[in-house]
Amino acid sequence: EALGPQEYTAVKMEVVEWSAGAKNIIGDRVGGRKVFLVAATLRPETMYGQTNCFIGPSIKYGVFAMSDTEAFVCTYRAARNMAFQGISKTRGDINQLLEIDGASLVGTRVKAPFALNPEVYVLPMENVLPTKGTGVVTSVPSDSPDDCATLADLAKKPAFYGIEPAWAGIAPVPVISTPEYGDLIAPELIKRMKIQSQKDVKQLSEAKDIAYKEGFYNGTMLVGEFKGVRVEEAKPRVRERMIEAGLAMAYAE
Ligand code: A2H
Repeated sequence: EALGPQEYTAVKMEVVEWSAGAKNIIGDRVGGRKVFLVAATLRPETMYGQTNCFIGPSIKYGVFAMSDTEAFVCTYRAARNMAFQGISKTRGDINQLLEIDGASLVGTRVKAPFALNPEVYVLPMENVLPTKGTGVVTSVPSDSPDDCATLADLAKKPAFYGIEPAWAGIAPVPVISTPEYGDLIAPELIKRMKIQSQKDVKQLSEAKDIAYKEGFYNGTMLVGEFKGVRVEEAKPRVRERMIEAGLAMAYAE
């Protein structure tokens, strides 16, 4: 864990269609605002490979008015941090429109900025911490072993997790190539390390470290504006592009 503040990229995933459960709770309580699930990531350069979005099913989320035209879905904790980082319209102002549990968000369809899959589904992940980031995680199974293992669990037992099989049936998208692990480092590590599920937290943590270091120091972009560029160099540039496009914000904690 980093000791200083962690610099995330907060990615705005606009709601295209609410799940039936969320629709019931939300009704007309957002006052015509565009609503975004806001995911915190440390790997903005991987956003081309998003296949879905994760929430913690037992986490409480808020829908926060950020302006007259936009509302964000995230934890109260994150909304409070944003209010002091120039993200909400008035400094320190937290305007919670309603509260919603993570389970009700499952099945909502959102836009995935910069991704080759333009829209993705919100799915449940047990390991999402309410105390980190926004409580919303964008899923990139090509480069994140956690995302890859969770998605495989969901695809194996969709009924158990209360999802439609198709929502978890999206293939990993090659985004970064490394000499040692090829074009899909997370699935490759899962295979080599014989990781069975998202419950193998110790091995997943090790896989996560390898994927992070290999990608950063030895990876080359396979897609997007910085195709052919080394990840180390592409990472801040993709982040800047997303921020310029109004699809992301700097977020620290
Ligand atoms: B990362 P750190 Cl491709 N609970 O984004 C659990 N995990 C969370 C979270 C929460 N509340 N909020 C964010 N995260 C995830 C992309 C990614 C990430 C890739 C590879 C590795 C990776 C796509 N998911 O993270 O503990 C988010 O997933 C490995 C470090 O603050 C975020 O970046 O270091 C990362 O964990 C932040 O973890």
